[in-house]
Amino acid sequence: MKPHDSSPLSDYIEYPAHEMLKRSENFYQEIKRRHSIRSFSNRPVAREVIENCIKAAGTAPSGANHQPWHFVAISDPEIKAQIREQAETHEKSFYQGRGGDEWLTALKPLGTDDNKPYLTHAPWLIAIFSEKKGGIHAEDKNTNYYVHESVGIATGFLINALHTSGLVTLIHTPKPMSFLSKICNRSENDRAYMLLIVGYPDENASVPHHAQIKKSISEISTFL
Ligand code: IYR
Repeated sequence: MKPHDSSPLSDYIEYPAHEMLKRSENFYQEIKRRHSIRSFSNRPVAREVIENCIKAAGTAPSGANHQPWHFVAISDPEIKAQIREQAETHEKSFYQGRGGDEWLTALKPLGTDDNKPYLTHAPWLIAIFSEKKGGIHAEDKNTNYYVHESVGIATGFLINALHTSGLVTLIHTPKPMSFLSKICNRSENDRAYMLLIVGYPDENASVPHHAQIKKSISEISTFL
């Protein structure tokens, strides 16, 4: 390695092999209870919980550590209503045919349609933006690298943090999503990446059978 400023790794924790095995098993058991939920309760969730989860997302690795993301956490009912109105308008044309036969057929087992009541019902929406230009400091305007990958990883961290906190989430990607930039007052530099719906599940929440089919380890991996 070339000379560079650094400090010793002081927060690494090594676990004995049996504990490592147990922890990996426990994590799998824990994360496999995460489900995308489409029926949300309107029970409020403390802002501090959302802040902690966003802080967790902000620790994700990113290209040149530029952290090319911005999270807009929305609890304001009027802003949620604006988002719902726009999203449902776009979804209507998607489900009326714009999505195309193949895509609409693929969605049938999930039972989704153009009604998105959770956009106003759930206590929090988190609009995630990716930033074309940026840098290690918030005010930088340099090129960002591996933006899509970086924001995807941060979003994974965020979903994991919210799940671990005891909340449920749904990824929503209305197409096109540019209206989110306007509603959230983001600059031209920011591109809407996805919208996360966050809250408690409604008492009638269910998980589609289709979503419970997970590929086996042998299907998703190869060990060489
Ligand atoms: N954005 C639409 C359609 C949709 C697309 C995919 I890919 C999904 O996994 C689920 C839904 C909607 O939210 O209904």
